[in-house]
Amino acid sequence: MDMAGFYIPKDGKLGEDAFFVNQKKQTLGIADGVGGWSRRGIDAGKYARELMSNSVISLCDESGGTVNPKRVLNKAYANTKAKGSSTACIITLKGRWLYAANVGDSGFMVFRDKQCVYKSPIQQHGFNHPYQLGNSKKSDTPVCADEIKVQVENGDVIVAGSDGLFDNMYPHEIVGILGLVEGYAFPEQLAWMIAESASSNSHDKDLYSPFAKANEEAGFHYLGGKIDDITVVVGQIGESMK
Ligand SMILES: [Mn+2]
Repeated sequence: MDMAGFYIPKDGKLGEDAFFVNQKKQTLGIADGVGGWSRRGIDAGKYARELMSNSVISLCDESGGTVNPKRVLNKAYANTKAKGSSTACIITLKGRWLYAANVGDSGFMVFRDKQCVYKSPIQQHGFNHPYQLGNSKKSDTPVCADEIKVQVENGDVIVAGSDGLFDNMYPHEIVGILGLVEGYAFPEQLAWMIAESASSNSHDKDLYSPFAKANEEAGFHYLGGKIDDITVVVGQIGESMK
């Protein structure tokens, strides 16, 4: 799997999302620090960034091909001391299977033959209130993580992201972007194109976005995209290495 990520913070600074890709361990991770902390003067982006850098450190203990995403997340969580809280999604490829540990509303989709064939479920306590890891008593812990196993095929494209992606782009819009590229596209290019498109949607005040749809389903009225940090990581499944 060839991987690359692209990040568009909403404030033009660091924002509150963080991600990593580790080509050697065939693993990627996404975290979305929860914005509500800023009212208390806490930058939740710090928590998200520390959680992701600790995940990269935890990965060193895993031998290639036997990465256990939940174990990685557990160790990273135990070592993360910053104040704040964050969603987290760690995904690894072993042979023809993706394994993921997911807490909250970041996640991933799998595209095959111009169709979305899989979308990871989100975990939330209530509308717009995702599960989140953190050091406060109210936080969730990695025990809550959804453990996901999905079979993939050669040529599949994995699109992982924070809610800033999924709240602004429907799967068919991502399919549209994947279809713009003839033949092989670099994952850097796809991640950039998808993130730019999500960012443009996020500023469209008249858009019936996935976020607007979710509001409607929860009994609220909202129209437009959702301005948020946008992280996109693309993984292209190639020939099996084993
Ligand atoms: Mn977000």
